[in-house]
Amino acid sequence: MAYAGVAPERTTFYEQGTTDKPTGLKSWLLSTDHKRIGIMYLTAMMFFFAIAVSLGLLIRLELLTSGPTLPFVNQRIYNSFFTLHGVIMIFLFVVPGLPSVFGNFFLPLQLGAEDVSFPRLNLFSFYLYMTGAVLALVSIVMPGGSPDTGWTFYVPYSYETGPAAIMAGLAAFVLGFSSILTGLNFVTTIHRMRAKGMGFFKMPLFTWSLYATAWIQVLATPVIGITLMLVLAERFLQVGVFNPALGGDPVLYQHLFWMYSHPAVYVMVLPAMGVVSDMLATFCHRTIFGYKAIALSSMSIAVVGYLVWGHHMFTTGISPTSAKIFSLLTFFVAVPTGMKIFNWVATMYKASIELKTPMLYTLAFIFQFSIGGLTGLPLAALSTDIQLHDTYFVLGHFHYVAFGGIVFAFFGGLYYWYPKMFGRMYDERQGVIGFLLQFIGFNLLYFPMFMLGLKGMPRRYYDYLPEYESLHALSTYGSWILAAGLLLMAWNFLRSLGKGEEAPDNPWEGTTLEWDTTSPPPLLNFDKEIVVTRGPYDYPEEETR
Ligand code: HEM
Ligand SMILES: [Cu+2]
Repeated sequence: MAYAGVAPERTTFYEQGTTDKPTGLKSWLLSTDHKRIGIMYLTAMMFFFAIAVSLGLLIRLELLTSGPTLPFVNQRIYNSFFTLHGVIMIFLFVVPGLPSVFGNFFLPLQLGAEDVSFPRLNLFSFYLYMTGAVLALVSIVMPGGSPDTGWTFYVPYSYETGPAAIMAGLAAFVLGFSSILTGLNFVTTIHRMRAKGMGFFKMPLFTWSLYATAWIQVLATPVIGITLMLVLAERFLQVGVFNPALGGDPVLYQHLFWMYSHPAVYVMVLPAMGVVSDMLATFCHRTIFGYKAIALSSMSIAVVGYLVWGHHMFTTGISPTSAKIFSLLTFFVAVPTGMKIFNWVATMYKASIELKTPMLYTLAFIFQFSIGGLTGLPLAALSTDIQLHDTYFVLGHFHYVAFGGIVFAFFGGLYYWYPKMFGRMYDERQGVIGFLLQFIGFNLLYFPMFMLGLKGMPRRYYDYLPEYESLHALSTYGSWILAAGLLLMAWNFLRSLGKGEEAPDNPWEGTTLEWDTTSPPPLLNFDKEIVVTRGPYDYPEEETR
């Protein structure tokens, strides 16, 4: 079924090189094989995700009752909890997430290539990621206490508090370079390593989403790098940039911070949308509706996404004219996003959908990301945002997009590609139960946050009035159900590594190239040269069910 043939003229490379997989820890830590680098990112990220989830659960536990709940938590510690929770989740998990794990493992496979363009640079990017991660963890134990500024490190407070905020800023700076170099590697790989016959409009949508994402990684990430350098220069060289006491402007910091951090949300979500498109075509067993439109909508989201950062600053005193412009541009983003959702639903229309675990996550993504997107509209409108800014409504909104969307797509992708990555099948029944616990827990945890926000509950508060207690309690119970689902999923994945059934090459009858090689793939990915003759989701008519 795969849309590729053999080109006899290029067999020499396979005869030369050995395809035996090296073993031992060193062969992993020094491996330039994109598949191993992807798995090393996955291992590190699951560890950091576990830390950040634990912090989230602790925050929820403290918020179970009005008044102090946990004896070891006070205001200062509570502020550190949400700061570290946000920093680790954003910079160590969701920003690198899908591109570094699944992009690394599957981009060359989807292109019919042996590896990325710069394998050694790829390994270097991984070690930059690990260096940044260690710096972030070091910031927890700094004198004066761990960072407590919120994940946005707003000045001037991030000057007044201890040195930990600077260390965390340095961590973000180093992590930024890992992201830039990964983006550079992916842009070059997509331009230079596509198999014969694979024009841009024969690339899978996951690959398209990585292409749009890579351009943001390369062009937007330097802004946060420069901003953090300016913070250091001001702190240690006393040059006035952001600090009013030195003639600087704190609002300028917010402009620069969000000039990166808003496009960064598309670094997070575009690959998630890409994996959702691939999974949808596979489990609907049909060509995706509006392939070209979906591919180009990723590019247009990437472009428009640069122009909306001011919607985070409607209450900072920016001019009404600029606020109106940022508001209007933010509504524009809804157009290509809405188009994707329309095409996904159209693909499912009258399809015989195979409801395997990855497809359940795909459906949850579409449902929860839509709620996240729709609740973004009142935040983009000036009149309502003035009321809702910095309340629990914002928390609900971005957890629906970041967790309900991106992280659910990440887990769906992990279930989808697990057989290809590890050569084993996971347990389907445990997969479904784990999903249901996560889905119910997630909505119980975050939906009450919208109501809390509409009632005026501010975010980043250690305590609250008794009238908010019932909704907070509901939200906390939800976090426990969610945690149970996450634990069952972790157990399923870890146990199946050794005990899972052997995986066939193409368990889901997928049509993209990664399913056209063994599970797991050989060292050089394919034992034949690939020539592409059809679109990624094209089924010969009679094969469509
Ligand atoms: C079990 C999972 C999680 C729980 C229980 C949780 C809970 C929370 C709560 C209660 C807050 C608000 C703290 C406050 O304002 O007082 C918060 C903030 C935040 N969460 Fe989560 N969350 C979880 C997962 C995630 C995920 C997956 C992401 C990212 C993808 C995320 C990103 C953030 C960010 C960026 C903040 C803002 C931190 C700040 O104010 O600086 N969270 N979370
Ligand atoms: Cu934004």
